[in-house]
Amino acid sequence: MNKKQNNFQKRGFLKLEKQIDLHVINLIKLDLKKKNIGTLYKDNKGKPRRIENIYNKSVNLNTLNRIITKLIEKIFKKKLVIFKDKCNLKPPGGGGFAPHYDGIFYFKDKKNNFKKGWYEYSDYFLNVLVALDKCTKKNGSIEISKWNDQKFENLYENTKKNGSPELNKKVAKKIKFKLIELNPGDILFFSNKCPHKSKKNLSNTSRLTLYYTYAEGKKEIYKRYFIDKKNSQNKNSKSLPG
Ligand SMILES: O=C(O)CCC(=O)C(=O)O
Repeated sequence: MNKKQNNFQKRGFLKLEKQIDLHVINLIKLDLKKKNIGTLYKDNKGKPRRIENIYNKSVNLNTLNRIITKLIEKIFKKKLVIFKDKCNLKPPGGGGFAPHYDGIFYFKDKKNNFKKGWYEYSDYFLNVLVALDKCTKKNGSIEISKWNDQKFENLYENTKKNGSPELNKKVAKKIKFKLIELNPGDILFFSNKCPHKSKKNLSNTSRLTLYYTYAEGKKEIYKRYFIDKKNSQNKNSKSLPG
């Protein structure tokens, strides 16, 4: 195992600096300003929160997806497919994220059957956070903790069990989070089993990051997740979150 793999194995996360050319980053930021790219979601105060369904919506975004897929193969020795994609916008004053895992929740499908969150689609997920802007303490960069490398059922016990992957207060209180500051072009790879959170953006500029999730499985899981999300019986924001 090389040093990077070893680091990831111990903690479940790995920061790599200067992975994406700044020219590509700037072109992607311009693409994301175009109205026809992806679906925009707002928070409950009406502020823009995230844009979903973007990874193949421009030449530059396609290039980025190819670069990331190759990086994953090189570093993690795994062939993964894209499962979810979003750009977290975090405008000035934009809210943070409460401590959570990703994908650890139950949802109701169209027949009212309970389904095991992301684990309906795969058993292995890798998040890839690409900084498009400088991510600092002030603008609410991500804070992360060592992974709980356990199975869905055990991790579920640590959550609020409310249809979201948020950690319950007792568990969250015991966790020591590490703030990860990033420059544009840096990447944070992390397991969905790493508890993570972030604070509000207290600066006066937006903080854009791409937050993609790759998984083991067939290409069709990307589309299947979107369809299931649309058809889910829980229509509130807690259904198939993020
Ligand atoms: O962008 C952030 O501040 C954290 C994002 C996050 O935790 C999420 O999207 O699940």
